[in-house]
Amino acid sequence: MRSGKESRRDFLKVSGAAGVVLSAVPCPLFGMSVSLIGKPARRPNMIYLFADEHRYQSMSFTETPQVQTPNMAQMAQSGTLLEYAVSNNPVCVPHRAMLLTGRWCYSTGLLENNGTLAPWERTIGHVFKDAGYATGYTGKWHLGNYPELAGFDGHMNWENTDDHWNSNWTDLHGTGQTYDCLTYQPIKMTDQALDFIDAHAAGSNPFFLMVSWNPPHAVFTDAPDDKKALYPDTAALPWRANASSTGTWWPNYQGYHAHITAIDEQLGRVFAKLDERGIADETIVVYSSDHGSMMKSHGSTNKRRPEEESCRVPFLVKGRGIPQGQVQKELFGSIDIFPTLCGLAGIPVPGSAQGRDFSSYLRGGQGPVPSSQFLMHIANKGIVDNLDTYHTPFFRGVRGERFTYTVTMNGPWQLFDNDADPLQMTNLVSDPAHDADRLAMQAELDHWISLVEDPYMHTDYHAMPLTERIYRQALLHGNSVRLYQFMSQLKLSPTQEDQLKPIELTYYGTDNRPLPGLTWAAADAAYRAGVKAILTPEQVAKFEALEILEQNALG
Ligand SMILES: [Ca+2]
Repeated sequence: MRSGKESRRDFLKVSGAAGVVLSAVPCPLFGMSVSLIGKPARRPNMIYLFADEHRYQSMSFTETPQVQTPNMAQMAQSGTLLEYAVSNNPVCVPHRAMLLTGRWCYSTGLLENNGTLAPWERTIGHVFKDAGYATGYTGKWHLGNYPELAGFDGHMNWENTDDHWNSNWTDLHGTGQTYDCLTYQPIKMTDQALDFIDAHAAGSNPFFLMVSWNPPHAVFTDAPDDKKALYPDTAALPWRANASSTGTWWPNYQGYHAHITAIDEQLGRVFAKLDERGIADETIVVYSSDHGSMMKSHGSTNKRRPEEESCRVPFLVKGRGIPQGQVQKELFGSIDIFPTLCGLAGIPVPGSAQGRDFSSYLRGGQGPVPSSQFLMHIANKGIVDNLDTYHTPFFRGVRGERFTYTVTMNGPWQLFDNDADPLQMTNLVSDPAHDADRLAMQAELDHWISLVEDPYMHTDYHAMPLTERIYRQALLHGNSVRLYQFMSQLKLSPTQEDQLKPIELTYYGTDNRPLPGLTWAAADAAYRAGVKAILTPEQVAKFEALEILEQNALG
């Protein structure tokens, strides 16, 4: 499948079109195009559209030719596809926090589907706004309590988005009012996106717009009837070859793909608007998703897993300066999106960003060559005892160029040869013939765990008393997380949670400000040296009072 670096960047065969057409002259300085008289051109408009749970495999031009995604196919033909885009922590909140902040979820504290993006986080909205962009966001937020502080001038904040026919949105910076949406929600979200484009198409500044659609996330079966009619049965839409235990799941599988076609239709409306306003050549459009969906592959109906259906997502880029029909095969992750969007806009990448800028590839040049991408999942209860809250294990892993390798707290879990076995049907983890491959991938994983400062994989972490673990977690994450957010990830009774929630641990640093640059290693060294002054005496006392939890939190 992948036979060397020279072949990593291919070009789709596009009938009736030249293989490569650059619509702007690339410039080595931040990729800005340059006008003929030498003045820097205005930065491109940027539209980042993303679905929820749309896997890479379910597009017409990838691995499901039966699903109708003509606008996504057109994006691939007239733009660039990052073929190996990986959701590093394939579930909503962790991915969205990485997307918005460019930092690993250990750093933001948003490890699971709960918690709040801290109000002082500097988001991609702030970065674009400070670079002179008009900024807008519409759709699902799912990052807690402070969307109005996330750097978007216009923000239509949607709630209850899983019911695609009965949800609501709040115009945070306009009327401040909340409105019901009783029609198919992606249409209304897209209406808002088109309104934003209309309002800013002729503006004096470029615009940055994020559109967060909920489908094809569940509810699957409430997809529009006309889209479901496209897939009446398994003859029209076969199960994926590694699907099993499909049972009564068909209506969900049908609805999932019907939602994808419906989202594709909305994508087409965005392109039509750019054409209508005459700004398609001044704009870069990205389509992606927060994670994929198993849809009964390997019998699972979840995401939160390391297999390809869960972790690989669409990543299509089209517009100013983007080569046509290019397929870029380097491994790209959630953590890389933030710096890459900055790079595409010609905005210097903030030093806080922990991923890599792939924008050079998206202008037809060379770029980073990662040997793997990090994968992880921390279930709500998994932090304590590896319980299987979501029927998905608490794991770490790597998606390498050839192998996918994962470990749980019980040891090595999976080794798949994705070249020989793209459907991941044969687990080689105990095969002596692949011992060297397993060890090489373990080394790769060790590198990532060190790089991202994963405290839960730290030596003897799980042998520590609970209070010490909590203390260490707070040392590491206190810059953005309240104590009870950690508590919500432990296995606590409702009574215990009630006891904990009033405790305002606040944040370390007594002024409620983050302490940038405090790494796990530094926190660990400080702890071992007996330094507790990072916390206030009151905070330390509150930790010590938590001893009451020790006896039963592991029960
Ligand atoms: Ca999601």
